[in-house]
Amino acid sequence: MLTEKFLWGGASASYQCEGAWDLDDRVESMWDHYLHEEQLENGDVASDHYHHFEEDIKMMKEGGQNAYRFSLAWPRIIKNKAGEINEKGIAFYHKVLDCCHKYGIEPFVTLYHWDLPQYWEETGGWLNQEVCDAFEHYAKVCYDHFHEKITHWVTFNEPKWFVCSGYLIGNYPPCFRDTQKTIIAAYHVMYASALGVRAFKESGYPGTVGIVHSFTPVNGVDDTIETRIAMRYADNYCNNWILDTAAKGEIPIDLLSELSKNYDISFMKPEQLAIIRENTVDFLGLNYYSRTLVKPYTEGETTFVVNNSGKEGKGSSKVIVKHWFEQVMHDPNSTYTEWDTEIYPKGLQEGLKEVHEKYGLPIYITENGIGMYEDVTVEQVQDDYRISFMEDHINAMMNAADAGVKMMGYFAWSAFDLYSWKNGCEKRYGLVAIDFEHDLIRKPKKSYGWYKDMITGNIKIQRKDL
Ligand code: BGP
Repeated sequence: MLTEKFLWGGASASYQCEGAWDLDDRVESMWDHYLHEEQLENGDVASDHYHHFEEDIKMMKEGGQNAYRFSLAWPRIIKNKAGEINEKGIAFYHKVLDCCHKYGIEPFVTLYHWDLPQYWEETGGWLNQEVCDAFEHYAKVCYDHFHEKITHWVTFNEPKWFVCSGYLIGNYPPCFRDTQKTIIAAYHVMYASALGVRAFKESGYPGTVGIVHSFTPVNGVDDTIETRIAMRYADNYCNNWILDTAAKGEIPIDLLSELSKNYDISFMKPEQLAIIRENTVDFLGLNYYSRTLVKPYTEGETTFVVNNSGKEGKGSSKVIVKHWFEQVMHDPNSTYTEWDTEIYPKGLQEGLKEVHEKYGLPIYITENGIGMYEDVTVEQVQDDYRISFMEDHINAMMNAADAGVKMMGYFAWSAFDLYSWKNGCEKRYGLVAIDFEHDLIRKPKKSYGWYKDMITGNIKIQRKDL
């Protein structure tokens, strides 16, 4: 059973939707800098939520939703390394929050969804420990200014995804391919998250604070010892360093032991580890798109090939972590999107139960959705595939809730079409279509109406065992 106060909403992220990248004294973020330098498709305008937020939030209300997950942009709020506040940025988010409350929409707010101010990136970004203190300052500024309007706080969105993409795989800024740097950045982010949690607890403001993780539960190809060892390595790589650290205050010791054989971990100081241990989160947000299916490592160098190009790249993804595991990308019994994402709702059901057993914390699904190419010039996008995707995943979540998992909310990714990082605007996830070519016109897709009917009880989820 879902709780009575269950949150049903949609999600977005500042860089992916706001646009207005240099308006009202917002400073450059690392993504602005990188995408401009590389002349890649960027979020300069994106969904122009900066000017359309009222229309977007009103549509959520009219779509039966009661919550909106979005992020605050650090470069809009803090002007420089000295930590000076940009009052215009504060004023903008007050308007957004007032609008949420006007329409009865609960704001569910992430402090960091990847848009680090470029002035900090220039000092080394997440490789520089000072950035952790700067994050703490930024978090305090947000708590102090917005505590009367926000009670659901999230420190970081998806440490695994942005740290591994930025420092190990190299397809996100700052584009390193360096394991030592990955370990340093990962540690600093988890430490910064604990500082953010501590600042919130010390403030005494009402509400709860959590972290959002890109959750890929790990399955093995069989039940042999070799596969189970590979699964443990994969789970440490994909999930445990975020979830164990944030929820239990412990970085998995077998992971540290393994890393210490080849890398320096002496920068992890006892007083910082104590802060991590003492400042665990109140809840977990899980973003679920797919599982990770693994087999034991056989041969070859560590390899990461990410399909950011949709059609042309289908089937090109590859993950091998030397001596640890290999990811199986093609299960003949499964279906995959154009971007090689396996559609696997059972992973959500089983994964939720595992997370519940391990941590016992309340859980929100903070993102779930399917990215597709869509023609949005039609009167209404007939996205039956999205409806069936959501129905299957909501069913999976309800099965987990029936099995005792404390489910608190579900957010569709995304509330409306957005800029999808390296995939550009063509990869669409929204419940509401945005025609980026024609005045950013908004039109609800078929899934928007379905979601409303599901929330209001006009449509019942077809329950099935997975
Ligand atoms: C998550 C991020 C989002 C979003 C989503 C879809 O990793 O939190 O910001 O973009 O995934 O991923 P993508 O846009 O790369 O398809």
